[in-house]
Amino acid sequence: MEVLPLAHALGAEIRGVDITGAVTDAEIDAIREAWHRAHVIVFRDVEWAPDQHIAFSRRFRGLDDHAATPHDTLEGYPELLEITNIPKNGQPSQTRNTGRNWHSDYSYTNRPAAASMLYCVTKPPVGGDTMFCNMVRAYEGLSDKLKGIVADLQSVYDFSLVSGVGKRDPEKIKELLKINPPIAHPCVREHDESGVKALYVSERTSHFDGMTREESEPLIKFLCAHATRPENVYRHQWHVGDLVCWDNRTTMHLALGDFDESQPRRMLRTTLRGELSGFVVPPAA
Ligand SMILES: O=C(O)CCC(=O)C(=O)O
Repeated sequence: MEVLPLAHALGAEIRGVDITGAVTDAEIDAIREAWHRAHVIVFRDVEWAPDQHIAFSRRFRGLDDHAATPHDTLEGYPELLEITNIPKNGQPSQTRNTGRNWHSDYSYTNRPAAASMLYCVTKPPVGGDTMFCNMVRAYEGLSDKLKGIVADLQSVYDFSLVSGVGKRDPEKIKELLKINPPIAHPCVREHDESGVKALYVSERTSHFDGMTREESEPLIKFLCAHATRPENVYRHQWHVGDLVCWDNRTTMHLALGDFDESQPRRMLRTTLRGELSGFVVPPAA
């Protein structure tokens, strides 16, 4: 197995292992180790069916059944989210604007996603890129004073800040807001497998628990800008057959709308289930 860095801050391509075949436990361990080091790993030229995608993902961890976003799964496969701009039943796709702000998956639930594995089925001729930033480096790059301040904060995640909410079916959004009330998670989290500390704040953080939105906003903005500086980012330009796997405990990502929306883009994602976390809070003043 070869591990080739894709950027200085994060990202590595893995070659020399056929993930569509019988992957050994030793190979899974080696992939996991490379994943912990690079935070985002990429496999190229993968040709597989949904069942294989699910089975490979399960080798790392239990999978989320996406009950927090039940309308977005591939029919017959609750373990697969379908993210596409291809219209469904004559209606615009509800997932066509997914991921258009910096975020970590399922942060608005009580089981923030541990990791995600996104497979490219169809892509536009140019664009439709996804950017990733390293939240371990973001944390480590703070002054000791600010590290101490953020260590005491709880980031509140609000489903209404998920990108594209305003462009989705209002009835479904009402239901999703009920399923996913605002929830607070520690602003600095320790990774449950590797033990590293990472910042946990994003453009979906409405405020810090116990502070108003007005008080919280400058710090949220600073932390997001600090985390997403170009030198802390890897930008993935997709090819059909890419499987990109990211660790949501140590990264944020952003799906760019940098493509011709009349061209089809279709991706399938498994979500590796995270630990139980957080507490539900009332919306901020
Ligand atoms: O479509 C993409 O590139 C990423 C979508 C996304 O943000 C997500 O799956 O959370």
